[in-house]
Amino acid sequence: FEHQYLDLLRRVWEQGDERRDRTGVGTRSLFGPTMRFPLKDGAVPLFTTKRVAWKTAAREMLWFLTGDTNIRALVAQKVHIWTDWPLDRYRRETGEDVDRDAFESRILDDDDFAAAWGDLGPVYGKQWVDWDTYEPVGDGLFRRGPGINQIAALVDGLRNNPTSRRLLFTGWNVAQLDGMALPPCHMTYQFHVAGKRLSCMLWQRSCDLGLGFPFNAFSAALLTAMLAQQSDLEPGELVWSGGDAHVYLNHEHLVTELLRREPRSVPRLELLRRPPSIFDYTIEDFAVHDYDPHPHIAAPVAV
Ligand code: THF
Repeated sequence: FEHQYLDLLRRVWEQGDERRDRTGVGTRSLFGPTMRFPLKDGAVPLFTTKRVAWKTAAREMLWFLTGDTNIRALVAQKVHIWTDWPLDRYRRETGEDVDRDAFESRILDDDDFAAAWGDLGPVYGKQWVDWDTYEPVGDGLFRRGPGINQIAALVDGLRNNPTSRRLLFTGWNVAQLDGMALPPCHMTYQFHVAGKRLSCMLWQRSCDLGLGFPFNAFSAALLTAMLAQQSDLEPGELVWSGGDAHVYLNHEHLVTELLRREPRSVPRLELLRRPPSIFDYTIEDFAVHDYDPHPHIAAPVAV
């Protein structure tokens, strides 16, 4: 289970192509790895070789499902994982060397500031639940049509057409990539129903194995469990496919320490309530059992 992750980490670190990346930090990179995580009986890829802030990942997932793209709602819940991108833009565009805490306080306290500086553009949430459409009105002109809720359509498909080969959603809206603070990394999720089992395949075009992957794997498993519950199915398997799977060069201490540690038993995820729809979950609906990880290891995020 977790050994797949550790093996990939080792392989990328030892054999990956070393190159400069967009962030300037530098990575070692391999193309096209796959991992498979069985999700039966509540098993969840919540890794034990370092403590992973799974509630932070869950809050992020719930935020995606609201369609919100402003970090304010995250910061209000003490989720700081998206702050660095708006903060970086603020510093670049104003030249003001504000620190992270002060920036987050202003996002929380000042509506106009949050609107001007807290938005990430049309990232995950926007594309998942409100993909823009346009209708021709003649003379080559268009007006906005109703947004497409890909998640609602997916639940409908899981319930009413479970053998469909189109049970998927994507954040990769080509026409809107330029407006995003960051184009989606975990970009396409496809689902498959066999018997009563719901499996998920995640295609992640770019994967920060040290920092992001533990979040991305847990989130995908959580979403699969929620979707299964909403469609009277059981979680089956999470199949993860990476495009550019990389380790940042400043994560060497993280890799070394993770590979020294022995994975512990696989924790279990429980959904405590069945909310009326996929959009009605709250953080209190999730419980993780038997999570006994090694201590957290801090590592910098490349912006
Ligand atoms: N950019 C990069 N370079 N790596 C990523 O993992 C990443 N993401 C999202 C968008 N761009 C990315 C942001 N998600 C953390 C976790 C997830 C993130 C960003 C940052 C992080 O810092 N985690 C720390 C602390 C967690 C906490 O606050 O408690 C950790 O140790 O896990 C991947 O989707």
